[in-house]
Formats: sequence, structure tokens, C-alpha cells
Amino acid sequence: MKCRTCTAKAVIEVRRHNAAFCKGCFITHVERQVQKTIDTEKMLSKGDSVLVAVSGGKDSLTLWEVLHRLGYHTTGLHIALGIEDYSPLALEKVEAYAKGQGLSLIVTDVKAEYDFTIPELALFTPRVPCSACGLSKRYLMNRAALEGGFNVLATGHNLDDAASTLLGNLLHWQTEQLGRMRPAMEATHPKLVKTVKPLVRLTERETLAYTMLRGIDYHEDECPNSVGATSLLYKDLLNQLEHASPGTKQSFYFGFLKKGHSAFLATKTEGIKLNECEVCGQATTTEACAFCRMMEQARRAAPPRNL
Ligand code: Q46
Ligand code: ZN
Repeated sequence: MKCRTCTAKAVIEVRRHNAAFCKGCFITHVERQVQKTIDTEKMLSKGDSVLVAVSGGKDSLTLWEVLHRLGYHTTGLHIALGIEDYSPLALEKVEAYAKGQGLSLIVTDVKAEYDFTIPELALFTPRVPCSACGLSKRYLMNRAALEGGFNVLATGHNLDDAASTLLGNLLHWQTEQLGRMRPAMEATHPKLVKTVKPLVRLTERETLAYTMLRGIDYHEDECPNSVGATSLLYKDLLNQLEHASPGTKQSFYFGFLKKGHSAFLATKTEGIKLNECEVCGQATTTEACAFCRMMEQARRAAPPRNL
């Protein structure tokens, strides 16, 4: 198998592009794919101050590496979730990467700032861990971007993430979510920051290959709470389809953006008025935002020693 670009011995085959690449040409291919996504979706400009959410896994570290190499001004944001046997090593990997590259990193520790870890929030509120975690991450990422004066927040979602989310949203006809599925979402309120997903043109396998070929030391363990997640079942099904027919994930997601997404835009904005949360000031459709309400629930339910 030879590299499509230079005919040297290939190290990876990308069936959906009907191509194989050597190490150097694959790295260039990945970085070009990211730049193409940024340009077509008008995600970033070189003057932007970009906050990159980094969990320590392969996707987020790949994102940080590529954005930095493409010449964007980036700062990392790591949210320490307090999940035993998982979070401490995640922080270690992110800190080591930032130090090695000489990049600045902001760390937000949920327990230190709000008195509860993610597992504790799941214990003291009706939310399951991933629901408490997802809400906390969205809130804290936006808060960190606003406080730090960043005008864009970048996350490492890849094509597998986008396609599996789309499948889930379609299976349950989550029309509001379907209207929010663009990889670049402009801020719709002064207390919201623009969000972008520059890796959506790359599959999970491709980001993993990039991470390994670049020699990036990432957190290999999956979060223990991801076991049995429905999103993994959707990813599995999409992988089976992709195996039988390469290019399925890409045509599913990008075909939706081209032909289906606009049909759901009205549902996204219709009748929704954003206010500022009466507790924290962040954008919300209710009086107190969902994050502040969850924290209040946890404070009421927790034994006094947690306060
Ligand atoms: S980190 Fe958080 Fe994920 Fe762990 S608790 Fe669930 S949402 S699985 S991306
Ligand atoms: Zn709030």
C-alpha cells in the first residue's frame, strides 16, 4: 500500500477517501482537513482568542495541537470533574502537554469551586452522572470563556460524535437539538460565547492515528461513566455501516447540514427569550439557570459536612 501523495510506504488507509498515506502526508492531510472545516464554516480567524476545552483524551489534545500548529492563539481549559480513578490522570496529561508545548492552561476544579464533584452531584440531585457532568461542562466552559475574554470556545468533537448525536436526535425527533447541530454556533446572547468543533471532518480513528503519529501522550482510559452509554451503541452501529459502505458517517452528517438542518432552524429560536440568571448572570430561559438550580438542589440534599 503506497501513500497517495508521495508514493512512499503508507502507514494508514482512509477508505472513505479511497486513499492511503505515509506518516508525514497523513499529518498534513489531517491539518488541511481541519483548516478546510474552519474556513468553510467560518469558525475562526487568526485574530481570535480561542479557548480550547481539553479533557486529556486524544480528540481534545489533537485539537489543541492542530490549532496551535495552524497558527491560532489558543489557551487550554481543563475541567477537573472529581471522578475517582479517572480525573487525576486526565489533569496530569493535560498539564504535561501544556508545559511541554509552552501553552497556557486554565484549570477549573468543580469540587474546589462548588463543593461537589460530579459523582456527588449525581448523588444529591435526580441527575445521572453524565447529565450533571454535561450541564456542568457546558456552563463552566462558557463561564471560563466569558471571564477570560475569549471570543470562541473550541471543542474536540469528531465526526463519530457528530454522526452519533445526529442519529440519537433523529431517533427521538429532538427537533430543538437538530436545529443546533452546526459545527459552528454563533453567540445568540452577550453572555454566550461562540462555539466551534473543528474536528468534525475527522473520524475517531483518524484523530487517534494523528495523536499517535505526533507522539502526543494522552489519557487512554475512558471515563467509567461512559460504560453502557447509548451514544456508544449508536457509534457501534454507525461503524458497522461505515465498514460496509465507507463514507456513510460523512454523508449522513454533512448531508444533514446541507439538506436537512435548515428545516429545524425555526424550532430552535421560535419563542425562546434569553434572560440573565438571577443567581450567576449567565444566559438562561428561566429565572435561575439549570446549573444554579442543580447546585441549589445538591446543597439542600447534601449532609452538612459537604457544605
Ligand atoms: S466525562 Fe462526564 Fe463523559 Fe464521564 S461523566 Fe459522562 S459526560 S462519560 S464525555
Ligand atoms: Zn446561574
